[in-house]
Order: sequence, then C-alpha cells, then structure tokens
Amino acid sequence: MKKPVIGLTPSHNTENDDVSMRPTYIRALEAAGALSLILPLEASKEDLTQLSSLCQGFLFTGGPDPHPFLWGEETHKNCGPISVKRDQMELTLLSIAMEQKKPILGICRGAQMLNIGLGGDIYQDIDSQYRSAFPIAHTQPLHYRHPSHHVDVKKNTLLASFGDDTSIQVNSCHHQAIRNLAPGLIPGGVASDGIVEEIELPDYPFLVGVQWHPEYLWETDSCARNLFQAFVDACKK
Ligand SMILES: [Mn+2]
Repeated sequence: MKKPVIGLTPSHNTENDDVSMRPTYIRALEAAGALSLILPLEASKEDLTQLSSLCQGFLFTGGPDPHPFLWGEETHKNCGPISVKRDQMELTLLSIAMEQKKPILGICRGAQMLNIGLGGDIYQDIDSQYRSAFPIAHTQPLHYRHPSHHVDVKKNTLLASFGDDTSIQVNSCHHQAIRNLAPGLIPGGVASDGIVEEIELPDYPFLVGVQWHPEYLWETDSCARNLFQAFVDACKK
C-alpha cells in the first residue's frame, strides 16, 4: 500500500523572508509511515487546491504569533513576531482541507490557527492576560525533549485514546494559548492552571490540535507516538 502524503505548512522567517521546516516533524511522520510534502508559503488558492489534491492529510506546524486582527483585536504589547503571509496561507489551506474532509493535525501555533480559522480566539500573551494561583511555565525552562507540565485528559476523547486517559506529561513552548473555543471544537486536555492544551472536532474524520510539541517527544513518549500514528492512520482511510 502506498504511504499517505502529509502536506506541511512551512515556517516563515520575517526578518530575511526564508522559508524552512523543522526536521523533527518529518521524522515523526516517517516513523508513523507517512511521507511529508512541504507546501509553499506563497501560492494562490487555486494552486494550493491542486497541491492539496496530492495530500491525504495536513500538518499545521508550530511557529510565530497569529495576527490579532484575525479575531478582531488590537495587537497587544507582548504579542510576538507575525507572518501575515503564513497566516493567509494557513487559513486558505484550512478551508481547502476541511472542504475535502481530510485529516488535520495542528501543533502549537497550528492548534491555535485551527481554533482561529474555525471562529475561536487566543490569548496574545498568557502572562499578561491570564491569572492563575500557580502560574505554570508554558515557556519551559528546560529542553523540549523533556516534559514540564501535566495535561488532564477528558474521558471519551481522541486524546484519551492516544494513551493515558487521565493525565499525560507534555513539553511546553508557548506564550499564547487558546481562549474561546471555536464552535464545534471540544477541549480534550487542559493544564492544571486551566489553559486548554488540546482541541478536537467531533464528527470530522480527524481534526486535532495540541498545544505541546509531540515532534520532540515521540521517540520516548508513547502518547506522542500514538498521536502521530492515529493521524497517519486516519490519512489512510
Ligand atoms: Mn503548556
């Protein structure tokens, strides 16, 4: 059987306009039995639609902050770098992918873009906009290969099917976070401070967003491995 092809959204360095890809995404997909196709940052909707027809699923990767105008807010002083080109490309790709009912995995920024694209919004900066009695280090002080906080897993969710159905350990490298969930999305996992760490769309072939970085954990963590495997398996259907 042919391997499924996953279309990946590229990183965009707005300082020098370089487009790049973190190899850990490709390695994780390869280990789960999929091929990676890095999509262009600059493409018309027509061209993206043609390229999408080559893909059985899509991975929305991590990256910089989405433009706050996308959900009707001013830019907060602690908002980080923004790529307007990348925002546009990903929102166009999301609508194409969902029209074709193809599996979608969003990681970190990718999860936030799924929520924004479907009508939700995000905190532009957790530290400035979200109060907690015990603030968790969502920008963790240790290397991404090590988990730094827990996520409480909701019963009867896709997340629960990836491994432990009560609590998992995740890494954390985000200063923004999902605020209001888009209509239809459910939170499958929440950190102990209440920050939503996983979203999924029931009644869709596979649409999952995770706030952590499983591409740094899959070699040692079975939940991260099972997440990539479930995504790739969904792309075979
Ligand atoms: Mn986190």
